[in-house]
Amino acid sequence: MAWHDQDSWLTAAFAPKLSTIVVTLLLTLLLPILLHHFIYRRATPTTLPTFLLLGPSGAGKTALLTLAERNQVAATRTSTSPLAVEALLPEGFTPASSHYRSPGDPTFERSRCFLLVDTPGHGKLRHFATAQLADLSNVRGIVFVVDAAAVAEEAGLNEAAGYLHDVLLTLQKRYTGAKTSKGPKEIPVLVAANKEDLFTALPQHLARLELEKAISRIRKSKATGLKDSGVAMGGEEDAMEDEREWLGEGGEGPFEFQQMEEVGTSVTVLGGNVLGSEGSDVKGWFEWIAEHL
Ligand SMILES: Nc1nc2c(ncn2[C@@H]2O[C@H](COP(=O)(O)OP(=O)(O)OP(=O)(O)O)[C@@H](O)[C@H]2O)c(=O)[nH]1
Ligand SMILES: [Mg+2]
Repeated sequence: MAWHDQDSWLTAAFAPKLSTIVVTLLLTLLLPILLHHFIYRRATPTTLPTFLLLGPSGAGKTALLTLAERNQVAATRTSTSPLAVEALLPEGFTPASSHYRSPGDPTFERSRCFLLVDTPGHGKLRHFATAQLADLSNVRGIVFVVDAAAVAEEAGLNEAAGYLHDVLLTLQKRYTGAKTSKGPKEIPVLVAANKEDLFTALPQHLARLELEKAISRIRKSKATGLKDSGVAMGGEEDAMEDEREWLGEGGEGPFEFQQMEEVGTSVTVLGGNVLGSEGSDVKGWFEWIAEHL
């Protein structure tokens, strides 16, 4: 049967037959819908973007979590287990991924959803946070909450800085230990200096400085400790140099959060307060979350 025969498929395709019209109509209507679904499925991840709440005990992580979840503050007590809640970015904040979406788009609402994971800050319960840090595949950012009034004092400062040091070191190791040449996805860190409503709280730039100084001290004592043990065992220093057990390059001199950019971690310090007589001030933190959502 040649293509120009009366009952060939090509002739039928051009003939004014009902079946031809129906098939063409269905094809033109369904193809865009199917294509949309196919592309949309691939572009939209099934799991929500996650933000991890870390920080010493009493810093205000659970208070911030309840504020993000219910838009109001509630009484909290020391957490003993991790808690994940689904939160919605408040009105007025646009996720960075949705800058070109119109507010009427149903996906706009969905793009404002995120998962907030609270961890206990008590020293004996840190393994929960360590477990969260071990799998960062869905994590878009880490919010490290510190009590700005507590870091004004030696003990509080050392605790917060020690914990922050360990978190940053984990992120650095993840970056330097990556197998692919592209390196893993960058995970930004927000140091949320909470309780700025208190009279004794350090303002954000001072909190930043104090934390940097304290981390410098920790890094230095760690480096000397490593060197000492290396000498005691008669080991070579080169071997330790490779391990990169300290933050930033070299581990000499003062530590600055900016040094973390080299290992794919940007650190931002922002002040705010969840509670307070004049209401809460968490605008900067939500802006940061929106920027990374
Ligand atoms: N003044 C003031 N108090 C706050 C603020 N945020 C939290 N608090 C108080 O700080 C205390 C500790 O807050 P939590 O949210 O329970 O602390 P946490 O970080 O979850 O502590 P852990 O669960 O032990 O890790 C609570 O009594 C809060 O009321 C704030 O912005 N200002
Ligand atoms: Mg808590």
